[in-house]
Amino acid sequence: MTDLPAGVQLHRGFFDAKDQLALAREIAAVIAAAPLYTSTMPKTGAPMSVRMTNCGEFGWYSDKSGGYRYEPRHPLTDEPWPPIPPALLAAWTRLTKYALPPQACLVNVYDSEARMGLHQDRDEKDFDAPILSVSLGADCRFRVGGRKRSDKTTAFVLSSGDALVLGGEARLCFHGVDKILPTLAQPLPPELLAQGARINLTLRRVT
Ligand code: MD3
Ligand code: FE
Repeated sequence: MTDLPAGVQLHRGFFDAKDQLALAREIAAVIAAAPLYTSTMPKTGAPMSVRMTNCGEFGWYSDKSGGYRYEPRHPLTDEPWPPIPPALLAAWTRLTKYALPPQACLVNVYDSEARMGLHQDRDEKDFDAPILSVSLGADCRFRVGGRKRSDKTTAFVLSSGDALVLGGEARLCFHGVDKILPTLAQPLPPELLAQGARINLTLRRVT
């Protein structure tokens, strides 16, 4: 068992293969309604390797001029984001026990070369609310550290169907995706696999 920082709960295989397929179909429909886009780094304008979209009241977006932020509409279509699939709302209630529903679900789509550097999630107003992260598709090597960038980090594998709850102490821990791992037998529908190898769904309170 990996030694995770206090406040990090890993529920391996929380979604079984059937649930994963159903959820993946819902996410394919979200992407059809709210197309994937590439955010850019605030200072440099360099594109991120992960493509993304959102569902829920707010969506996360970043560009050179406006920086990291949550927006109520899609940056390209200017439409409101589609609703969060009920299965994710149910998982939020069961796993976080938090009284209020999530306001944003960021859909991160990784191709085999994509990664996400070590960072903290600080674009939300409320750091008391937990975060729920659900992985679909290819395995990745995920890394979690402490509240300072220089703190010791530990790496572990996240697989399709795993759910990670980040609360309390862990809410402001540094984390990132080192690498997408070659993975056989992914329970994803072809319409989603065409978009990328790994999908991560991150549910958050924003305001
Ligand atoms: C651990 N996405 O979008 S969130 C992000 O796999 C992001 O795409 C990751 O980091 C991904 O910002 C998974 C999981 C997560 C979120 C917050 C954490 C893990 C965390 C806070 C502390 C420790
Ligand atoms: Fe993050």
